Amino acid sequence: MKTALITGVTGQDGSYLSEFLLEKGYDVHGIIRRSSVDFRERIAHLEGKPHFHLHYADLTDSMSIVKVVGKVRPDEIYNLAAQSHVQVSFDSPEFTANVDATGVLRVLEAVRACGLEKTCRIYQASTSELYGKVEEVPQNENTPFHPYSPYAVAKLYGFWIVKEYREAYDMYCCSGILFNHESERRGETFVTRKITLAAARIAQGLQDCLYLGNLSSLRDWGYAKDYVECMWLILQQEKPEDFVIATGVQHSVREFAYYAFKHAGIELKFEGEGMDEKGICVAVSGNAPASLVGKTLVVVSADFYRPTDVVNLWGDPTKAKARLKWDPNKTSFEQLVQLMVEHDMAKVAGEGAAAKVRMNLVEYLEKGIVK
Ligand code: NAP
Ligand code: F7E
Repeated sequence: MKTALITGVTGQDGSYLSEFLLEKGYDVHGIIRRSSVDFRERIAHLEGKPHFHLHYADLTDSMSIVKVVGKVRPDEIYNLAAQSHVQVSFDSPEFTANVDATGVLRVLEAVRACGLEKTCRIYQASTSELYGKVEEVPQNENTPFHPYSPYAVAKLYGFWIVKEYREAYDMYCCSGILFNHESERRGETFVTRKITLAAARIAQGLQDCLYLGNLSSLRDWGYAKDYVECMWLILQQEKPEDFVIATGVQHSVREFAYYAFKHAGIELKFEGEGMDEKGICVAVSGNAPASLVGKTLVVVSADFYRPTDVVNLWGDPTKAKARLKWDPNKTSFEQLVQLMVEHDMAKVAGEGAAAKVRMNLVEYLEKGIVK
């Protein structure tokens, strides 16, 4: 039985990767951070399984990393932990650098300190954000990097230090340069999930309007569940190498919003330009309220613009297709939008029903019907 250690196990990718590796028969260890609120929703269904173990450690704390690596002695490490929100990296640049740049170095050094440099393979969660202010479209493994946020600059250090340790110490460590990948487990402040949740709430009369930033930004969006397989495949190659993982298909934020609202029963028409652009409801279907027709449901807000924004990401997965024998189009853009909206429609309906029960209870308590 192989042993894997996952940093960032509570995140979107960490949760899918844990499921994937457990299914492959791995003993899976994850690191978690102490927090005043226990938010482990994505991995709650795995806790208590015999081959799933959690350890307290933090990527900003070398000792904790050395201790957990020494205790687990993994065959494979998947370093997914990061402050992963690009906009937040402008507000917390130093913390982002500490986790996303120096944190990678701490993992590599922990492996060396524990004498595992010849046996332990390391996957580093790198990102299409390295291409930033893009110098070529689409982007492949040879496209020059031009990072365009504190997050991307920190991740660039992570990418180069992994390459350095591979060459200097002959370690099996490599980076997956993953383009955006989304899912029903995506953090709620990333644009896709923010849109699918808002579309579901608006369609169920629980929200009036969605505020977004740059609607023209272009992304290559894939399904996270498909992408974690690549992380594993990258570590199963004979020689350590870096790979671009993407679908090869590009869409704008505006298009994502259009299709998400459509799946929720709301037809949008976008009018105006830049900060004055609006998404107006022109028709409804299914259970969406007819009263939405004619209303402005999407508004552009300066609050969601970034000091520098990456606007043209489009990956070329040719190498991954050929070498990893991976199918980048397993889940299409349309399927991805649909599965996220369906999930959020059900989630919002559940929350709505629970809120109604609470309201009724309050009303009954006030009226003295229930004591
Ligand atoms: P995510 O949902 O934001 O998860 C990030 C994980 O990192 C969480 O488990 C978080 O733990 C953990 N973490 C943050 N700071 C930490 C610290 N100081 N010590 C230990 N753990 C820490 O991110 P994701 O979408 O799954 O992405 C996984 C990785 O891939 C990240 O490195 C991200 O930068 C990279 N990436 C993501 C994408 C994408 O489109 N999703 C694309 C390219 C690269 P808490 O739960 O305690 O906060
Ligand atoms: O933004 C624009 C925004 O925050 C996508 C991370 O997983 O993928 C992710 O980073 C685009 C940007 O993801 C809103 O300006 C418009 O151009 O969903 P996002 P991201 O910045 O691409 C990469 C590959 C990673 O590595 C990261 O870890 O959408 N946008 N309006 C908006 N973005 C947000 N968040 N919110 C808005 O209201």
